[in-house]
Amino acid sequence: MERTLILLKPDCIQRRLAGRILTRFEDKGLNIVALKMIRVTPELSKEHYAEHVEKPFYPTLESFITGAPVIAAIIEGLEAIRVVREMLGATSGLKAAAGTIRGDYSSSRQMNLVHASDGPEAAKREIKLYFKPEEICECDPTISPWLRASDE
Ligand code: FUP
Repeated sequence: MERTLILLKPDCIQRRLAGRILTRFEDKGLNIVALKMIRVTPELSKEHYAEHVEKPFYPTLESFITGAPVIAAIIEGLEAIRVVREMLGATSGLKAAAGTIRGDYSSSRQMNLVHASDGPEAAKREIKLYFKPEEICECDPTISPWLRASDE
């Protein structure tokens, strides 16, 4: 099992899409093992987007991500890091394939609704950035035997 960090970004919350998007992850059979609403501070934004801080688009990215509350969650499942990224689609909502979350709901490169960790190292780092160990709820839903075979 893998865990990945998602953020329902300010545009997602403001547009009242949070429920629909969380439902897509639930419908896929992924588990939500941690969830909270927070306001990203400029400091947290700089840590989260460390690789982008020097880029020309960073100032507008920071004002966007800190401009309204977000929902942070940890999603768990088989190959969850790749599966969730594929559910989001390409970074820009203008390029994301129809049927993906961004392809269906976003028409922007910046306001692309959801962040998800892009690999195992990022997932580890980002989970630590947003959640304390005691905020993670270990669970094995009773429906699990109907979501995948025991040897998968
Ligand atoms: P992703 O891995 O899909 O979240 O995308 P990136 O790490 O490439 O970019 C991080 C965030 O910066 C994206 F959510 C969108 C934003 N971004 C811009 O606002 N402008 C750009 O030119 C590129 C990315």
